[in-house]
Amino acid sequence: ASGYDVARIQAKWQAVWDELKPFSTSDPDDTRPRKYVLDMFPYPSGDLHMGHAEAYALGDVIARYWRQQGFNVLHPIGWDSFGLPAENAAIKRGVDPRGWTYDNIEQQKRSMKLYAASFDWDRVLHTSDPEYYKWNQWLFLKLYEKGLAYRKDSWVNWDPVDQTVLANEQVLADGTSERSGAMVVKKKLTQWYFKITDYADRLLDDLNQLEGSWPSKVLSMQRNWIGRSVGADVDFMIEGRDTPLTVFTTRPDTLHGATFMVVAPDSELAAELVAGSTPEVQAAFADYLAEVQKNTEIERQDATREKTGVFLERWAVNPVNGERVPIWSADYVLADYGHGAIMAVPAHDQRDLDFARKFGLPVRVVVDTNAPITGAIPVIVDGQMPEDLPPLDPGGTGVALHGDGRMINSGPLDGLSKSNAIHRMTELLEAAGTGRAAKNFRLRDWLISRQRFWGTPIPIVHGENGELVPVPEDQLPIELPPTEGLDLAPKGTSPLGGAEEWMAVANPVDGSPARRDPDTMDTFVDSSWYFLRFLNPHDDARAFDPAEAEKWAPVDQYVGGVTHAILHLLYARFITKVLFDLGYVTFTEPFSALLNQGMVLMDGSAMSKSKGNLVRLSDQLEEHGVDAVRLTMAFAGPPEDDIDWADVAPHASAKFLARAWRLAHDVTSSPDVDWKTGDATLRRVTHHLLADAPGLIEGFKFNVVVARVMELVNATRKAIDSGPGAADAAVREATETVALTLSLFAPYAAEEMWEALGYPPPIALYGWRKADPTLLVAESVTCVVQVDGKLRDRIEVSPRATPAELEAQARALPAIVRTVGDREIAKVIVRAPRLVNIVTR
Ligand code: ANZ
Repeated sequence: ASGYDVARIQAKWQAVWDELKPFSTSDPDDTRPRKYVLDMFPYPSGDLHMGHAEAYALGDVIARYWRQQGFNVLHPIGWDSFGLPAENAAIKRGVDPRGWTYDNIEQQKRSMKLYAASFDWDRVLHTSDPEYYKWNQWLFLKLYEKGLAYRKDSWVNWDPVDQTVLANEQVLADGTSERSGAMVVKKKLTQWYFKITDYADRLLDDLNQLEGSWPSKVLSMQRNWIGRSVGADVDFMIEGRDTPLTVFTTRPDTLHGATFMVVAPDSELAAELVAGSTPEVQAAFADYLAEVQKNTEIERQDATREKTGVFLERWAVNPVNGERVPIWSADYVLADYGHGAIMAVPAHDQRDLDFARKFGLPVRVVVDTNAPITGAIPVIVDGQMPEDLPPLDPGGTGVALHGDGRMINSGPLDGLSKSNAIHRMTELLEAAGTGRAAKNFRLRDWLISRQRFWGTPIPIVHGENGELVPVPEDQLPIELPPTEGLDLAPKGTSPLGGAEEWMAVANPVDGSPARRDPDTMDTFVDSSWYFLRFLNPHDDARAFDPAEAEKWAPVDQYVGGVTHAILHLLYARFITKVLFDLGYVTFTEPFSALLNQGMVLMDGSAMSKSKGNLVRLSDQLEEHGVDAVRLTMAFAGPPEDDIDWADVAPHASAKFLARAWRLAHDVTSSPDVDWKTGDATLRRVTHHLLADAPGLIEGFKFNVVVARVMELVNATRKAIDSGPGAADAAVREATETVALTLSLFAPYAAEEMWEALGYPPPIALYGWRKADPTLLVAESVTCVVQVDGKLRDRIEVSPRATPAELEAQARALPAIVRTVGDREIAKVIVRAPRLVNIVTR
């Protein structure tokens, strides 16, 4: 055999695979059971990078594994090709985003083919193709018909650099934009929303179905994001106002401890209450509001911030005891959560307590947790607020009482436990008509309007009288206009508004002059259902074929980065449920199992051009070959862990692959040799791998499988060079097993070995072999030999060896004789067959 020439082998097999199409799933008569393995599709922002290489190597192990197990595996690939990077690049270079996008796609496609991911290349899709985004528009219309797409005026997150709105999910914890890194500000705009909040309960409850098959971290991130709170709405009458002020509370049990109320400064309620107050209050409030609007929502939610606020000189009445309670406005209460107003119970809520201590408001304990707040607590007598509020003792603990206990100072609730009191108070409020059980979600509706060009046009037309007219389905797709003459630069309104010819349309209802909606959809709409489009990507009559969905979906295994733990997964789950409700699919969760691969780092940190630690995938492939890079990704550790490229050894992987390949050239027996005649010791190693690999792969322990195949290569090499020799049947059996295992990780080397072993390609379609159980029985176990409890040697012994035999063998070992020397042996402890401990004096 000639040398192991990586470049030659890669070119040779790519051509063969292109012709054989081993990963095609288009045969309708295929009777194999099905699996749908999906990698999150890439954004075409240049060539593939190391992160892609990791994700696609790992996803491919899974796809190839199921194929080897006899499944018809759908493993498609496409491009998430709308979005800002293309548009920004186009603006910078003065070109059309289409050119940039499709050039990058072509580049990535070539790299993907070289990378030998086992994709079905007949099912490729690009979300920026009109053939694809037509169906985004269809989906929009379906949601619109169901009342799930609507427009509202609201404060939105505004990215001042990219000049576009952001979903809450795109605002990072530090208040900056996930896209541009700019500090996000608030701006009032009329925007399109998808009503994901209608699905909040189901999105939360259905996570239970995914327990165990999704990473628990992702499940809890989703749960927190949806953030369900259960409690009650309570109505407080306001002096000088006809309608009550309703608050949401998770602690209706503490209603007797409500000593003041707080409304969000940026709420309509605050504006209304202030309007009915004194000019002094109005001036103070106006100043306060101006200050508040400089802060981000994140800052406002920071519980440790110094409390600020303004007394509105308005009063509410506590519905359970008729007490007058003062109404304040403070920014720790958010306008768009619950009702934008709270009843403050400082004894039992930390934020309220901090506020009460700062402004000298009374604190009344209503749950005796056996650790009452120390310091002077103003006592409210006969429902009257004391005239002069004594200052709170600064030596007090300042810690609110959150724990359970018996209710006190609470009239009919006295003596009840906290949870009983919550229940009882809700009943009392309902009976009195002043409150009711309620729940609230942190989840907000999904803002989908974007003031950008490179996205899906919204299929709505604005009539002469401002009426909204959905574009009839037979007029879809509404294609993007050419960019000639269009100014794509961000300016706060969509660049499409400048495409005069495109904007002016006939009203579909009566032909009167009308205008298109100039906004485009959030690209998360595109990726919320793409897994269904892969089932029939070329169908121009419908988004997807429900019969195909029935066959393939939901996705059996989804693979992708944890960066999508909230956004993308939540939206895809939501759209799936909508499609279920519309009768298009019969399942309610899109991804039955999820694997989040780690990141590829360099010297301990994320790779980036600015840090100068960027490792280019193309250089790595050039230097080590595709197989070695893929194998390194799988061998580096558990797939969920990050890989530091500085700590791994792709050249060692390359060397190992050459070693494995040489085995195939050394085998001299023919394919029809009888396995049973082979060397038993080597056969045992082979069959242990055959037995263990499936469980290990299904448990994502790819690195362990690689370690085991390395062990088998060593054992086979030993058998050839200093054992039964290259003609032994066990050598062939072992080498074939090496090739079959490597076909999951290093497809080129495996295919090359398979050919050398005398089989036609593709190895990907040969099945895994069953282990022979008679070869799995342990013939020997390792017995540890210690002197005074310290490990000194090991011996391979029969599992049935007696203590006397073990002791005799152990005493005779040279290492033991040396260690014991002339010391006297006090006793020998034997735990057959695993341990001999020789204790000296
Ligand atoms: C009285 C009370 C007493 C409360 C007590 C808590 C403890 P989650 O779990 O986040 O839903 N709240 C309600 N609306 C709010 C808003 N718009 N901005 C800020 N806080 C708001 O929390 C619900 C609790 O947060 C509610 O229950 C309310 O304070 C507050 F010992 O009411 B609670």
